[in-house]
Amino acid sequence: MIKIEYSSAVEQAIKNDEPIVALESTIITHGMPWPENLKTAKSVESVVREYGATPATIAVIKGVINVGLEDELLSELSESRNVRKLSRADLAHCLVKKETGATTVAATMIIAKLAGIKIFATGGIGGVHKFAEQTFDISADLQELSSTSVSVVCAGPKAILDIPKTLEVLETLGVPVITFGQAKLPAFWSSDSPFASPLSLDDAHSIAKSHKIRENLGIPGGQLIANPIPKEDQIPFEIIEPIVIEAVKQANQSNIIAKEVTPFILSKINQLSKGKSLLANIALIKNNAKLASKIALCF
Ligand code: PSU
Ligand code: MN
Repeated sequence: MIKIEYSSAVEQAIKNDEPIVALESTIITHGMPWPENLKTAKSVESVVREYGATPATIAVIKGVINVGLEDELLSELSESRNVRKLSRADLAHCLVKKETGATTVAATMIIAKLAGIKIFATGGIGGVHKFAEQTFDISADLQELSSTSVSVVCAGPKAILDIPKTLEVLETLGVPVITFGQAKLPAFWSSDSPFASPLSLDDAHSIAKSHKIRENLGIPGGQLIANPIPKEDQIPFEIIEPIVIEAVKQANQSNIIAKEVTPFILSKINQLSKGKSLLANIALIKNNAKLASKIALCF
């Protein structure tokens, strides 16, 4: 058996069969600068509590899977440098080496599933990168969504990705992409995009129900829920798109590859947008934590 260390709050929630929302940790270590990362991680957890669920931030600490991080561990992780970014391929290796690692969407799904948690809130998922026809850069998050039955609330594919190609791959893999409350797919910093959402649902109850029906049908894999950033916090698609193109160009010129691509581009976009992208990122994660909690209450 794999050892899992639970926070006292998560342990209690499991015992009492209360709603739990999983949260990832790569967003803390690789997705945001310090100290905004810690502040955001804490306020996302508060949002989950406010809406009646228990937050379970997931990470590997010195070779042990942690589901729910006590405050001290969360602070330590936020300040650590050289923490590994763990996807499906890296998880067992990190446990063997007794290292500390932050879990991506893929690894967080695997651990959430192990812990019996059905719903997970994040900011952005990995997807098919621009120029993937040359680089083959397709995130393992997509494959995970097709095999691990956890519903993931995100703010839609980021404009750093090739959005149509990401949708095509998700369709091939049989992953339902369900936009919450509108017909157009949101694109992370932007509440709207030029792309139609494959599916949409208007309430948390239906999203939980559809998750359960898929389980009963014996369909493996999760649902990707795209939750539009609130209009007052968004950066319109036409404004963020040129900034993204510049950031992607700089990543190519600097020969950034593999795991480094997403963190590099995110921090470049933050610089180029003079911090505006980070503010939007914080707002959208909180908004996703709210929807995920509402869904968790329907299970
Ligand atoms: N998108 C963000 N912030 C993030 C990530 C994506 O806006 O922090 C992280 C997530 O953990 C996601 C991972 O699972 O990046 C995807 O990385 P890659 O593209 O290397 O698979
Ligand atoms: Mn990649």
